[in-house]
This record gives sequence, structure tokens and C-alpha cells, in this order.
Amino acid sequence: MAQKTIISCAITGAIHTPTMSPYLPVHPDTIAEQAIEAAHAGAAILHLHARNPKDGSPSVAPEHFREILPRIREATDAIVNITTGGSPTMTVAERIPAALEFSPEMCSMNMGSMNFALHRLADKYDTWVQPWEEPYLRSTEGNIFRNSFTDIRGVAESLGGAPHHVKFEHECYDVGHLYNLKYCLDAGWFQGPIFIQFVLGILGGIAAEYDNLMFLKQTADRLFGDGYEWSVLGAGAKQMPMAATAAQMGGHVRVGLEDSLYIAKGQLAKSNAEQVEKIKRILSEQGNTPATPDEARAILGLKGADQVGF
Ligand code: KMH
Ligand code: ZN
Repeated sequence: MAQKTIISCAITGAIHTPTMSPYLPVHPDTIAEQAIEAAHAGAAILHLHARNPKDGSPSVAPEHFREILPRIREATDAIVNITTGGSPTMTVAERIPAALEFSPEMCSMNMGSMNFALHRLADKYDTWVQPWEEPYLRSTEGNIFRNSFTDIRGVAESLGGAPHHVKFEHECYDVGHLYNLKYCLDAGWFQGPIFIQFVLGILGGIAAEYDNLMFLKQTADRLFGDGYEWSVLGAGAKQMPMAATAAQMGGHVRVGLEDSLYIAKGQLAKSNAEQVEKIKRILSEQGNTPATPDEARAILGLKGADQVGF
């Protein structure tokens, strides 16, 4: 039987800001509502960041996650994946307290230090809803998103083993990050099967081009053989085409307003669920079947929804 396709939905992230779309959820109420809708639409994994309810700025504060997580748990059986990436301007120490407190089934794990530049987005807008948005975006021109081997080992040690047994979404933004992951795996920092998220389209990482996706996949095949599951996140305009291609190649897919605010060229998505519905239609036409949360748990070897701390 062909493998099912796991749909992840990344609900809000830390790239987009309130000015860019009125539909981007930046309050705990709307983050929870949109996450629940996305799960009901077919997302098996919800990749979650929090926001400060006062001004919609990126937050990793446990108090802000606390307003979101129980609502999702009550209304869905989706797998919750808490970011350890936070925002590109935060240190690793700042980024992991919520994951430690809530012990989710999954967390993201960024597999290398890099430029993670969002400043080009600031050039598109003249007026801003919130005063923090423009300085935040412009500051990323000179910022390094730090994920050293020491940082990666620290997150692996504190979340990967007992008592948390978190499975990581290994975010690989370039081919070198796959070699970083191979080093970490050989060092025994992670348990298989590993789950790789190929991230294409961030300025500072590899561009969202099909040749690059093939190169990433071929390299991962050489390094990890059949010991890995993989998914694709195309940031920006290539979100849906990259996801469709990944599914055709036997991979999993990630959509959501964290990665693209659009549903079609020039047309803002009105919700995360709208993007989940669209990728579901594409998968159906292609002959791919979305995985349920429990099927995704089995594919990825997760600890189970009864083992989380929220
Ligand atoms: N925003 C994505 C490009 C994380 O949360 O750890 C990367 C991301 C990082 O999802
Ligand atoms: Zn994220």
C-alpha cells in the first residue's frame, strides 16, 4: 500500500507580521481557532509558534502557549509540534522553555546557523499596524540565526530523551544542514526514524527551485538511506507547487500562514484551513491520501497524545 501523506500546517510563525495580512492569526484566540480549523480540514501536525496578545509580536513565552494548547487538545487529535526556532532573533535558551513545560509530541529543530533574512519584506509596506514590525524585519539583515552544534546538542539532550521523548522536525534550509544532521545522528543525539523538513525559499538558505529539491532528496537518500521521513516547506509563492511535487515524490507536505500568506497569486489566504483544503484537493487529484494524526504518529514513531504536558 502506498504511504499516506502527512500534512503539517504551520499556523503563525515569526516571519509574517500583522500589516501583511489581516488573516494572519496573532492572538491566542485566533491562533487556537485557526489551528483547530486546520486540523479539522486535514492537517495531522500543527506546527505552533505563539504571539504576544498585546501587539502580535513573536513570542515563545510559556504563558502565551498556555492559552493555545489546551484548546487545541480539547478540540482535535492533531499532533502538536512546538517550535524551538522561535524567531530568528532569539537565542536557543530563550526558545525552549515552552517545549520543556508542555512536552509536546514534536518540536522543530533547526539544523544550522545561517542568515535568516526577512528585511526585503519591509520594503513592500509604507505604513505599519504595529511599531515593532519594521525594526524587527529590518534587523534581520544583520542577524545570524544561531543553531550551533552545541545548541543542537543542548536541545536534543533536554527534549529528545527522558522524560520528554520529543520527536524532532529537523528543519534543513540547505544541503549542508543534511550533513550537520548526519553528524548529529552518528553522534547518537537523535533516534530514528528521523523526520526532515526541507525548507526552500528563505533568504540565507537554498532557493525554492525544483533542481534544489532533487539535490536535497538525493543527498538525504545517500546519507540516511531508508531511515528517514521527509517533508517539504516552500516559503512564499512556491508553497503549493513545492508541496505538490514533494507528495508526487513520496514525501510529506507542510502548508500554513507561517510559510506563505497566499492561496493564489495576489490573493491572500483567509485562513490556514483554506491552505490545508487546497493541498488536500491537490493530493486527491494526484492520488495521494492524507494521513490521519494516528497514522502520522505510527509513521513518525511518536510517543502519543496521552504523553504530552498540556
Ligand atoms: N519559518 C520556517 C521557515 C521553526 O519554527 O523552528 C522555519 C521554522 C522554524 O518553522
Ligand atoms: Zn516555525
